[in-house]
Amino acid sequence: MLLTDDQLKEYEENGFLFFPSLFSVSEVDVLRGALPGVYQAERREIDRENATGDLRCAFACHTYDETFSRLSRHPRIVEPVRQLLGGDIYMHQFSIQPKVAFNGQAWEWHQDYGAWNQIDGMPDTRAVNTGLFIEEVTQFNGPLYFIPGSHRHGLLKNTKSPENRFPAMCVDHDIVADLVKERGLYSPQGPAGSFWIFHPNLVHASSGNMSPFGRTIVTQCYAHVDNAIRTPSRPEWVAHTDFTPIEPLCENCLAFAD
Ligand SMILES: O=C(O)CCC(=O)C(=O)O
Repeated sequence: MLLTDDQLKEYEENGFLFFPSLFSVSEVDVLRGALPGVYQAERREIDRENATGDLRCAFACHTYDETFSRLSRHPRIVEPVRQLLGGDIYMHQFSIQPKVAFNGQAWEWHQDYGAWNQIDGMPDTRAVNTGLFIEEVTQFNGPLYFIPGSHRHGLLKNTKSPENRFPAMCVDHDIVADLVKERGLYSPQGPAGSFWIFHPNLVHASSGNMSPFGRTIVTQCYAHVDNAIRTPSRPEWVAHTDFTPIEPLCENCLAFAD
């Protein structure tokens, strides 16, 4: 899958692209079928909510689970990312974010590049965050909020996240208010199989999940190999140091479990 000129322009203008139902129901079923194995594993890559013990992030599953390894190399993801970043890419961060029914916690306003630059030493913004919905995302179950065009403002004044477990660099609220006044808000929502890509300077957040419905998204953050991190200090499973270029698999690579 290659992006059209209009999509490239839209990405430049808004800082994100959204593709409803990019993956089929049967492909999503294969991914969903691999979740219990990941969730039951008592691994250091599994992070839980402090208050409830619910799973918050399952990092780096692509390094030990065959299904998610295939997803990380899926051409429908890898090709457009290579196109946007202009060449070979590696995986900077992989995580499954199952924002659980009733208890899934919000994420404060932040730019991913804040942590990637200030903590990991990523030299520039040749990187993207991508998200694949494994469950339907609605207005009720903790969707993300994007501020269109906010990536054009560069890295904004930020302070460390109060919870400080995964140091997201939170953007100050007066800045968020001004940006929203300018361009409004967009919330990517849609059926399982939908997919987004966004720029690492895009200001975004997400609300808590008080609904009875789970909201699982697989986020895969890729960077150009020349933009590899220079000062790795976080655990390897949070900010990867394997900078090997990713080779895309074939289009039906998720059909292996059929
Ligand atoms: O999963 C969410 O709700 C938020 C994730 C996020 O902000 C991120 O991946 O940077």
